[in-house]
Amino acid sequence: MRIGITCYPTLGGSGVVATELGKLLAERGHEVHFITSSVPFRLGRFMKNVYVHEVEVVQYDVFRHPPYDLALAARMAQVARLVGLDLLHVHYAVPHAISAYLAKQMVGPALKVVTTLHGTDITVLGYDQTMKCVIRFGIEQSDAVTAVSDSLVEETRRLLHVDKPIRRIYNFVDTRVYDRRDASDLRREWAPRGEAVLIHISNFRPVKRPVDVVEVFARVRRTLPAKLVLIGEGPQLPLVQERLAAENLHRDVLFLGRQADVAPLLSAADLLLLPSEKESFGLVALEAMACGVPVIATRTGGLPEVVVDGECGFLSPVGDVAKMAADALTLLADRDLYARFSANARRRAHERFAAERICDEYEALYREVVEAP
Ligand code: GMT
Repeated sequence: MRIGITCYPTLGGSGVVATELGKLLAERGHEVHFITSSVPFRLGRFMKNVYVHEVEVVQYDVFRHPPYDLALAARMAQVARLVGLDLLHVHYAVPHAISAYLAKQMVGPALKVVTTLHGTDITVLGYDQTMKCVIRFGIEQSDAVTAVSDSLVEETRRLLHVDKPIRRIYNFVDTRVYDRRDASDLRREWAPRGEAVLIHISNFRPVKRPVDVVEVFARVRRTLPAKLVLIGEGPQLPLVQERLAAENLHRDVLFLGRQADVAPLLSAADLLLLPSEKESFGLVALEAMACGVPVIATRTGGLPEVVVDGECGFLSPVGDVAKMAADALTLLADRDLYARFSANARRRAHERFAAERICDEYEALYREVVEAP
């Protein structure tokens, strides 16, 4: 098939999933055309069957806001005609599903549109009355719609009252990349005195509750020597730094900023902390599990579908930092229990969420859509 993929190409789970899916489809012999505002950051080296078409937004004095959505629609239509795309797979309803709808109007009904909902498009924008009807329209006009967890399927139905079938297709990890590997050098560097290593990776937006990471770490540190590794950047990072300084913990924290390749870093950690308020899936939890790192997270959104509570990690109510710290200590204090959780986490990620398996599900959906009259 000839498949167009549109996503947010910068850091973020939806862009990661879209790019990794495109790479897998290309490996399977499909022709994949990324139609994006810039080259997706996870694309990496040149790959056979992968093409990138950047969207140029025209600058003109009368435009108060450059019309990206229209430029994207025009580029989608142009690429579709040029290479004969069978379908456009857009990640994130707004504005991508709307731009794809416009492209289809320009090209004709043979161009099919698949929309994948990732979370914040529904769980945040879905509450906005003006956005609601645009999102609903984008969903209803798509030839097929997927969401990354059962929780997100339910939330979309509840918030938007759409009749359209929404198929749950989970996110995935490339187990060739995300697996336990020897990280003893890095571990020695991070924790030279054998301290426990906790890691948090996010965009430090309020929805991730990064201050709870500090609260959990502070409680763990009262009981045993530990280091905290923070990866990513975002609006609440300064607040996190302030809280760490106030607790006199900043010397035990490593700020690594944005990192494109976290797989080697995860293997050097003992636990991942993910105390989010909302999380439609929690890709980073899955990536950690694939590397054998148990997860201390909140019981929210799709996280319980990924992290089996009491097997691959522990889940707590949002904001319950005392329980999260106690759970972390339970795992860090008991070597056998830790080894069991680590093995469970890795097995679950590699068996249930393996890229090959999820790619089969997308491929089957594409065929249904393309073969439908
Ligand atoms: O988590 C974010 O803030 C980024 C956001 C995105 O658009 O990439 O992540 C969403 O999509 C990911 C990939 O499907 C999911 O793993 C995240 O759980 C989801 N984020 C939220 O629901 C808050």
